[in-house]
Amino acid sequence: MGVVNLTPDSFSDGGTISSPQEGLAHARRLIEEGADLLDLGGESTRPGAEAVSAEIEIERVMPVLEGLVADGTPLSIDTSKPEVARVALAAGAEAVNDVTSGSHREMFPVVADAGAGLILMHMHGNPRTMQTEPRYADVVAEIKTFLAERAAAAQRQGVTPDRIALDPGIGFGKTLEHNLTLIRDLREFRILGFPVVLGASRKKFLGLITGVDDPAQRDLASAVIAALGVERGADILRVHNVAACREALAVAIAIVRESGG
Ligand code: HH2
Repeated sequence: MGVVNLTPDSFSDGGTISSPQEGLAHARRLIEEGADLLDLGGESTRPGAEAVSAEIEIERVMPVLEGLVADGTPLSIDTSKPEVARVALAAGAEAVNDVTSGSHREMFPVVADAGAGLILMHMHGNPRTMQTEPRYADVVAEIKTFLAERAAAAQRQGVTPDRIALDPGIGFGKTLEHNLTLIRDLREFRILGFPVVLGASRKKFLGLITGVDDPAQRDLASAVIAALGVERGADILRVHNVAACREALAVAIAIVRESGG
C-alpha cells in the first residue's frame, strides 16, 4: 500500500505535493514502482496535528482520487470522517482506512452500505495528545482486545468480516519500546483472524534507532522494517518509498516461502 499524502503538513513528506497534477504524478509513480493499492489522505495525523474540515479534506483528495479511479487503481481513503468516506467511496475508492477505528458513529454504516473494505487501527488518545506518556500494562494484549472489539462493532453494523483488516498503529501513542514489542509480536494479531496492516514507514522510532532526523531519509530503515514485518506475518505494508520496499520484500518473501512460512 503506497502512501499518497495530499496534505501540507504530513510528518513524512508534508507539502511536497502542491497541486492535483503533482499528486497524480506521484501516485502513478508509486504504482509503477509496484504498489498494489494506494492510500490517499487529506489530513495529517502526525503528533500535534490540527484537525481540518471535511470540506478541505474532500477538496484536497478528490481531484487525485478521480484521476486514479479512471486509471483503475485500487484505492483506500485515509479518513476518520464519514462525510469524506462517503464521497470517496461513491467516486470509486474501495476501502476506508480509519485511524480512529470508527470513532464517528456513522463510519461503519457508511462502509457497510458501500460494501467497502475497512482498516481499523489502534491509537492511544488523539493526534494532539497521543505522545504524552503513553502507558500500557501489556501493550500487545490491550491493543488486541481493542481491535477485536472494534472489528466486532463494525460487523454488528454490517461490515462483513472478509472486508476488515487490523493495524496495531505504530507510532500512534506508543514509545519506542512499545513499537518494537508490537513489531516483534505482530503474529499475535493474526490470531484475531483478519489481515494485519503494518504502517512503520519513515516513523520517528526509526529515527530514534538510526539517528536519522529527516523522515524522508528513513527509507532504508523502513524497507528493513517492511521485510521484518512480512516475516512476522504482516499482510499489508503501508509505505512511502514503494521501490525500496518492493526490493526488500522480494527477498523477505523468498525466504518466508523457502521456509514454508
Ligand atoms: N500512519 C499514518 C497515517 N495513516 N494508517 C494506518 N492504517 N496505519 C498507519 O500506521 C498510519 C495510517 C501516518 O503516516 P503519514 O500518512 O505518512 O503521515 P501523516 O499522518 O502526517 O499524513
